[in-house]
Amino acid sequence: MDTSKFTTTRRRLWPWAAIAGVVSAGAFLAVAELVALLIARDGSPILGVGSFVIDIVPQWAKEFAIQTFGSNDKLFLLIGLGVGIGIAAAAAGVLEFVRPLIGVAVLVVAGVASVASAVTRAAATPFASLPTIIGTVAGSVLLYLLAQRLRSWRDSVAEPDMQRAALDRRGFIRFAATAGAIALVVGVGARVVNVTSSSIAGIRKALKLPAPRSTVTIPAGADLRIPGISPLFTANKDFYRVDTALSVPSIDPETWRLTIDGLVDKQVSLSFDDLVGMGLDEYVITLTCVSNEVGGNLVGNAKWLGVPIRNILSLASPRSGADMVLSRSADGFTASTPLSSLTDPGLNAILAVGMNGEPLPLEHGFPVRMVVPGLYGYVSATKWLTELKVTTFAADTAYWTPRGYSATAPIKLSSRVDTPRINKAIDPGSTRIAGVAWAQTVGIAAVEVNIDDGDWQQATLSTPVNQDSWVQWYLDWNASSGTHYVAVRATDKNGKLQEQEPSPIAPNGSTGWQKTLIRVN
Ligand SMILES: Nc1nc2c(c(=O)[nH]1)N[C@H]1C(S)=C(S)[C@@H](COP(=O)(O)O)O[C@H]1N2
Ligand SMILES: [Mo]
Repeated sequence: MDTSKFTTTRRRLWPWAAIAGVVSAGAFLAVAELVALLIARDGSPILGVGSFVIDIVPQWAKEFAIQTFGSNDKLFLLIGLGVGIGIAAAAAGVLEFVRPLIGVAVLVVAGVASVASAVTRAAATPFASLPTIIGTVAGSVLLYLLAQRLRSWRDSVAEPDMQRAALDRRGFIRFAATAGAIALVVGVGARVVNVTSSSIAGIRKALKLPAPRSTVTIPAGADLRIPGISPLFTANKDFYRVDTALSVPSIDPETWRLTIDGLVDKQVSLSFDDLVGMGLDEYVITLTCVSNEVGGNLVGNAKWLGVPIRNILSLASPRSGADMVLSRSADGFTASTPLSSLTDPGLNAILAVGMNGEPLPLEHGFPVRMVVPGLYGYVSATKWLTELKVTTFAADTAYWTPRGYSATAPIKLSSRVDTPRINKAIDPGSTRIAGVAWAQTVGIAAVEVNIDDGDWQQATLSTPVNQDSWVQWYLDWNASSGTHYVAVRATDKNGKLQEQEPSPIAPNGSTGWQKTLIRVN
């Protein structure tokens, strides 16, 4: 046999080998998704590996993802993962073509790795590894068969037996195309059915929360309705979302329980009805993420319906010596909140079940989450809550603490320009510069605006709803053509001026005054 010709043929078939690898990986994932749909809904290998990646990636990568993609960070993680899997699968295909069983070995190793990441998840069910195991078998068999056909095609070209080569070629392509098409339909179909048939969305829709015993009176002038400003209440669909949950936990309020344990005289377990039966009141609280850069949008205001956490903790009687509550979610996330913040009668730390007139949306923690005024979300706002462990900062560590963030983190007072936007030039003449400012638990006393390094001018504030809610502000200005610099800063009711010195979001929140541009035609 002419070996140089053999080598050329082999190389020419590499792209086909790569396709065989990708098709096999697709079959692996598709079969796994199908099995997940049938017997272990939490067993999707893609979501399992994705969640594992979320937990192990370094802090800078996570920050980059949140800053760059915001609430779409998970979509981009999945796309990145897909591209990575595609490249690895193509390589496995070429390996398998050149050396039988080596490519299969790569697939098996990937399968074992994703089984490992699935079974070590905090919330894994006993069968969570089955979809990946069965998927690995399916993908490996397919890769073995495809590579075998490809080698047969290669041999008939090298012989050369052109008639057989044409047949082998057609046979391989037909096999690969059919397998690929089936994998695509089955995989996407199973995932879509898995997501859309989650009965929790229906249960939530049908859930009727009792009317609140008390509501918050919204004073006239609290919502200035200036075009382009953040509305007083952020609509649920526009509310920022930040969490480590790649797939939103599905929790049925019928079976949900909250355990209060740790350093308590009496361990307590509450059902959803027990909680709601304690009586619901309305609270207006502005939530803020520690990852919010000055001028950023990881902040939102809502009307929450809930029960004070101090009433729930008192059922269990925390022991002296405890100084922290470690709250835990169904997916294993934890937050450390000072016990004193949760027992303070003057602070409305709540377990929320309602948000802006609806049960909590699934992504915002259905059926029960924490909301604590004045503390960043990562140390207080646990969604999909399942446990409150009374403990100490010395004994327990929350999710973000070993990842570069402080164990305690009060929200830093801040202010933001909403309008005019930097990317939209305005017409000259009378203009309203407007935005929001927040200093939860204290309240905003003043907002000042500076244009083109002139004097600081007092903005007009909206009527505050309470000290836990943001306020709106505006300043009327006669815009002249050209580009202008605008800066904003707030002062809270303790007389504290917003910190001028910029600092990054880690370890406990950004500082600095927002400076932005206004372009006037
Ligand atoms: N279970 C769970 N709860 C969580 C988180 C999380 O990752 N998992 N993230 C926290 C963070 S960092 C913030 S800022 C808030 C955001 O709440 P939202 O998504 O409803 O706006 O939720 C908090 N609660
Ligand atoms: Mo956050």
